[in-house]
Amino acid sequence: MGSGLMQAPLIDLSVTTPGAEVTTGSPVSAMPIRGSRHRRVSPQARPAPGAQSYAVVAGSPLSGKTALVDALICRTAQDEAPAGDSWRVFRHGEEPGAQAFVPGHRDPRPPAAPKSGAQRPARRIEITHPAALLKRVALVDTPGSGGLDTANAEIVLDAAEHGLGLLFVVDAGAPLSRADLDLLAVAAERVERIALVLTRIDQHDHWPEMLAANRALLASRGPRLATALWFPVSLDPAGTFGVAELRHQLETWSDQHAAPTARPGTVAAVTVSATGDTWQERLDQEVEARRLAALQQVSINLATIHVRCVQELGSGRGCPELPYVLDRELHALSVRTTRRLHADTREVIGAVFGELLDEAPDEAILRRIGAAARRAAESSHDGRERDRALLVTTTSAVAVLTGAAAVDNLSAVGGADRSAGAAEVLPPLGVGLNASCYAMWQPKTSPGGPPKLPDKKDCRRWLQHALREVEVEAGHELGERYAELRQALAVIAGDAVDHGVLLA
Ligand SMILES: Nc1nc2c(ncn2[C@@H]2O[C@H](COP(=O)(O)OP(=O)(O)O)[C@@H](O)[C@H]2O)c(=O)[nH]1
Ligand SMILES: [Mg+2]
Repeated sequence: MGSGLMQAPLIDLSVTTPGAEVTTGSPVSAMPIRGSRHRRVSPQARPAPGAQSYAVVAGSPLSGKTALVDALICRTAQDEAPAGDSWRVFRHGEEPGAQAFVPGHRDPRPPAAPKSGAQRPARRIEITHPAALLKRVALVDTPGSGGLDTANAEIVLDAAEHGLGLLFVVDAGAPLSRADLDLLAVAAERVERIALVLTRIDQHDHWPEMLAANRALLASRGPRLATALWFPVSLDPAGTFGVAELRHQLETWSDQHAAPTARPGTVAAVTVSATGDTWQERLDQEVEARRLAALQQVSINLATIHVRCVQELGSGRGCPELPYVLDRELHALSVRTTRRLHADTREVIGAVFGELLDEAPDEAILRRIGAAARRAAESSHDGRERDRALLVTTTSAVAVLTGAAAVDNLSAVGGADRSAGAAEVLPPLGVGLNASCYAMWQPKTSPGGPPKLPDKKDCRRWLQHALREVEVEAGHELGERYAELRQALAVIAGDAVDHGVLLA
């Protein structure tokens, strides 16, 4: 990567960086540096149903994410505790306030005052603030802990994909790291809008060269990143520069999101000439194959999580850190498995109804079937609570907490997932650690002696057992969901065949 920096062409200051003189003492006009207006995602394809009006602010630790959010909404340094492992979601509200959403609870609570000893961190803290920008775009500040490790990167990408876009924050003091580039390369495939924010231009005279070097590094990862927008900013608490341009960019994102999409005309009758019940066999096969593949994927993921956690026990901060690492991993597993459930649902609907209907179903028809399937699933769950959060306990058993709010407390972004979920047939899978797991692996104070560290062997045994329990319970949850899907689609397909027309 270092050689990439050396070979990067120097930026043409006269053309692209009107703020370049800053470094020699002139006033900054930190204009966004625009690439082409090239967009990969076609306008018809977006916004995705359930896409939320929030932007995710991500980047390496200490790159300036939190300072950026504060500057965007003109929020002065707050006296609240550092967010640590919690996501922070800034929404508009006339009255400033904050609520913490903690796995293992149903109701939000006031953010805990910092206490000594390990505590279950809130999954997210929702902060209300009167800034006008937040009326149009909520801002999501990502946690400091874990940096851009695999689990965090996955959660960041998932959140950005389902929101308006990603603001990726880069410190002008160092070139983009491999972890940054890897994340951005995936984001270029999945996230509709990406803007790069170069911070600390007040501290680094060479920021234009660093910007050029970073652009060259990005160019090596494909055309979309090569032409991404860059916003050089200074977030010096004594006076910020460049933030207004970024604010404007976020408003543009919000306008694009709000732009009306072409509405389908009248709903035409969708006819079915298929008879008999061969479709049932097809439905069973499609669902069963995906259920087995999903179970296998969860088992493989859990094996990988096991390896990562054991490595962390050996090389990192040992037992006291394990709950934090494991919780992040289980969060990422939940996100990945949930998206898979939704993708499988779409594929099964496409396969079964593609065969059944006289014409291949278009996007609007698939959505109608999805909405009907959701209604069918909701009305036929036999009193069993559909929304269920899985919580690993100190005995390494897995407890179940029911209710949509309990599952929402496991989500990084909250409301977003709720309403994205509203468009989905099946409820999300949520797995996390209970509060007591955090205290369990901390050093124990012993009277008169130094604090005693827990035995790593015990810790490993607990981990292994907990992951096995998660595998069983997650498998059970998946089994229920795929069965629910099969049953709901059978009702709709059966009706369609009986009546010769899609009733959904
Ligand atoms: N002077 C200056 N300080 C900055 C800038 N960006 C961030 N900082 C400071 O760098 C520190 C770390 O920033 P923070 O936003 O907490 O980083 P995070 O870990 O990415 O959230 C804070 O003390 C910020 O005030 C900048 O552009 N200029
Ligand atoms: Mg921060």
